[in-house]
Amino acid sequence: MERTLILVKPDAFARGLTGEIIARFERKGLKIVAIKSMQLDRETAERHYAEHREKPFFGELVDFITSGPLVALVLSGERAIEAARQVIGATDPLAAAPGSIRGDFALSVQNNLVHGSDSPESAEREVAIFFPELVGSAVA
Ligand code: IDP
Repeated sequence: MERTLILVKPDAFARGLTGEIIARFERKGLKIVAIKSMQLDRETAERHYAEHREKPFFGELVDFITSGPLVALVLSGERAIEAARQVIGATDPLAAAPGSIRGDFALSVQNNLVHGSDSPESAEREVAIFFPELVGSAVA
């Protein structure tokens, strides 16, 4: 079993797509372990996206992810990280397969609706940022 950190980003929240997005993960078979809505401060956003600090879009990405409420979730399941990324689709929504969240609902590379951890290491790092109370707990 594996767990992954998902963000329903502020663009999805503002468009009223939160329920649709969460339903897709549930239908895939992933289990909701934790969920909350919150608004990120810049420091937390910069920690979350630390690997992109040197990228030209970093400032705008932090502006975007802090721009309004989002929903953070921890999902668990067999191969949860890869499964969630399949449900989400490629980073560029125009490269994302139809039937994926980004393929069906997004146009913008930045405002692409959802985040999902990309490796077991990032998943644990990101779970610790958003749900510190889960650190060290068994993945079930
Ligand atoms: P991912 O979310 O599909 O894992 P990453 O490459 O890790 O994609 O990028 C993190 C986030 O940064 C993306 O989801 C998107 O919101 C934003 N982003 C990525 N590339 C660009 C870009 O070229 N311009 C603007 N924003 C970008």
